Amino acid sequence: MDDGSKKRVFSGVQPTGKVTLGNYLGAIKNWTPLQEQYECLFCVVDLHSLTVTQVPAELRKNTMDLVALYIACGLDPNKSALFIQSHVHEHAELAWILDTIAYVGELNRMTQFKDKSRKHADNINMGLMNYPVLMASDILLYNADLIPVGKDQVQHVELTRDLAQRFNARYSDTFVVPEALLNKAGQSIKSLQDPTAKMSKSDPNDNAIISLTDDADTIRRKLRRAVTDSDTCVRHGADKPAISNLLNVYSLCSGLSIADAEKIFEGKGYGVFKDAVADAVISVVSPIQEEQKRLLADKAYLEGVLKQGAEQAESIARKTLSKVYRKVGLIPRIR
Ligand code: ATP
Ligand code: LTN
Repeated sequence: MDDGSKKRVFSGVQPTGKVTLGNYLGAIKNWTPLQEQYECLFCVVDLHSLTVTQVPAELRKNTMDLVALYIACGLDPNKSALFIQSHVHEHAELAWILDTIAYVGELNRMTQFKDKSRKHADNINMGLMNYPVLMASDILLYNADLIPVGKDQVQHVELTRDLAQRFNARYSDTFVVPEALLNKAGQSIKSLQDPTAKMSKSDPNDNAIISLTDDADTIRRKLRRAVTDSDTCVRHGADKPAISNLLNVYSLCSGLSIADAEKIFEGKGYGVFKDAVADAVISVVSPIQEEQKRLLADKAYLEGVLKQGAEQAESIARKTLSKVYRKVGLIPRIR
């Protein structure tokens, strides 16, 4: 954390199950270098995860697993504020104020709301519809400038911009209008079973995703079973969505360019290629798993990180919320 001269970065992941290779390559991996340049806050957004049914004990476990994973992936508590969303109550409070300027029509149009309503037709709760407003609250509370997310979240950042501008126009300049920071290569890692769909934590088909908790044998087996395209050539292209996805994963995990990878696997066939993708993925995932395991065994350390992170976040959030309360006409409490 810094003195305010650097641009501020905010992002988060929901503790909803096993974090996938998509989450890692599309989001968390890209956060670590930002710590050197920006003032960063990285959050485990537990309140968001309540929008789909959770088993309380699992939510608790997933939350701590994700905190440990953040650190294992290279987020450094001495450089960034790492915290749990529900530890800073201002997130829920600002969401209420933003709710009063968000229109039902615009929330109803959100792609993720429509997708999740279809997937969870028995539980289309108000929280699911409100999800993007809580996300806007996460971002605007800290006046974050840059929001590193995958492509699927850009629409929510756009809504955040709209809400910030609407509030600023109605109540005078208050919020920074944030921008999404997209990492081109990792912006959408696809399902191993359906390369037209994104790899998603909540996919009921376990073979479609590589979880960061999968062991080496499981990773290899899932990659061997991954669907392929009609010919046998290892080439990137719009007509080859499945192999393009695997090439993308290979390139991001090995550090080689896609063009170099195409040359290496020229004439080699899918079997050899898939094994090489597995080797590359395992070489990235294994050290993260070991470090996560080590961290989870040190509960006192993790609690210390979370305490410090929440304090850093709260000191910013408190100021923003009281400014907002004042601007909309609420009377400050006398203490
Ligand atoms: P869920 O299945 O519960 O909706 P998810 O896998 O989509 O979860 P989120 O917690 O919604 O994960 O997303 C965390 C971050 O990971 C976001 O920045 C999102 O854009 C990014 N992300 C998620 N899936 C992918 C993917 N397949 N490729 C690239 N980035 C992704
Ligand atoms: N909706 C995001 C998670 C999220 C987030 C945020 C991301 C919640 N609040 C604020 C960036 C900034 C998702 O990835 N599903």
